Amino acid sequence: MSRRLEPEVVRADFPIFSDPRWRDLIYLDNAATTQKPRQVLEAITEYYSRLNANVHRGVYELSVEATEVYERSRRRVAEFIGARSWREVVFTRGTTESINLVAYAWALRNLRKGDKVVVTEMEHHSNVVPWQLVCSLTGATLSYLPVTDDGYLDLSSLDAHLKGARVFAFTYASNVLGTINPVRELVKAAREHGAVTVVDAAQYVPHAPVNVSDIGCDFLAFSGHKMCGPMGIGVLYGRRELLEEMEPFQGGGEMIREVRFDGSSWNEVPWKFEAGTPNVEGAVGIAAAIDYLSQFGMDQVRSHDLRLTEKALEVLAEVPKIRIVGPESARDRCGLVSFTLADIHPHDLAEFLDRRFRIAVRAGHHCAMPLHTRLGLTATTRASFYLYNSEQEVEVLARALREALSYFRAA
Ligand code: C6P
Repeated sequence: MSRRLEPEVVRADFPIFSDPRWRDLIYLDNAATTQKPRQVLEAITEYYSRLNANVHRGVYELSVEATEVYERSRRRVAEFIGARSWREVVFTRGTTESINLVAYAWALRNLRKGDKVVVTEMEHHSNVVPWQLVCSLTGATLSYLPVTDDGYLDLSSLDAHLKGARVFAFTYASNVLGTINPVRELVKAAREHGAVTVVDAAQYVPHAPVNVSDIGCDFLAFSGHKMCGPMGIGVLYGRRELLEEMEPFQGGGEMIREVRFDGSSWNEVPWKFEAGTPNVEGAVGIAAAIDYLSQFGMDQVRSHDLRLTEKALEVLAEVPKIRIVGPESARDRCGLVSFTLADIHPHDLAEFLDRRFRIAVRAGHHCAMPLHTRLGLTATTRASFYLYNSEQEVEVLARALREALSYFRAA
């Protein structure tokens, strides 16, 4: 039996909301990072208090146990995302490093002048800049699958874009539009064209069930800190055959089998990609976060997000002079809504919401400048939800936006 997701009860799991300074905080910046439940904080403290040692290095009992905990966390992640094997799970610092790992360890070595890499206009900079860098080093070209005015990928030009493509890198869900992309369809199309697929799932894995084996992608990236886990830990899922044939990303301890004066050979996957002392605390934390979310089940987490997004689209649409970007249907969105309000600068609006209403939202380009250019905007304000947010909080946001109109004399 899953635990029922009641936001008021869930909120009590998160110590930050009991802190006298933040007790009344309406935290709507979950797409940037989520708060951490007691269960995750305790797992990390427990690790440091009772099991801390370097991993994969010691033969003494404490180090062996620390190694077991680290590798158990990897198995937990593999199971959570439906990987066929724990060997397909590489621990990284986050989504950004996961995508860079693919760009440098796979693409840089495999792309030639004239090859083509395809991304989309709705990507976060983490899924644009590594490809720009690799294209400039290899002479490959970068093309952008367009976004429609209503915030979807324009699939009418998908085949034309994928023709001759070696890599197709796209987001599962946009951190600005909220759009959930038809990932299976995109992977299938890329396969037919022989392109390697890289899925940026930073905004999707924390919010809904994901099964990488069903999706059939080659790589998939996400971060622990957007799903109740700590910062500095992320995951790169990679299809085993690809990981096996790839060269390492970084060199150093642990990723080697043997180092000689005249060269080195590599450890097995996934350790080949984990140079140096790993973030064991982070691995413990992400596994604890998965345990925490799994009490509710990811279907329930998704339903809760959906309810809040429906509510937000409904009440925000009634605010005068608001322009909401992204799909009209909440079903096509992950739990976030970005908008502009009259001619109020999003930074001024976010400050007003914080000072007057204790509402934390993000304002700016959200590390998606090309998308904002496409939308004809320089910045938006974004409210993003998670399991401790309630419908009442969304109502307060709508009321606050109306007050902002009169405060800024923009009504
Ligand atoms: N987006 C946001 O406020 P890192 O920083 O490596 O954990 O995640 C990068 C990243 C990659 N892809 C998408 C779709 C993302 O949303 C993010 C992080 C945050 O929107 C911080 S800029």
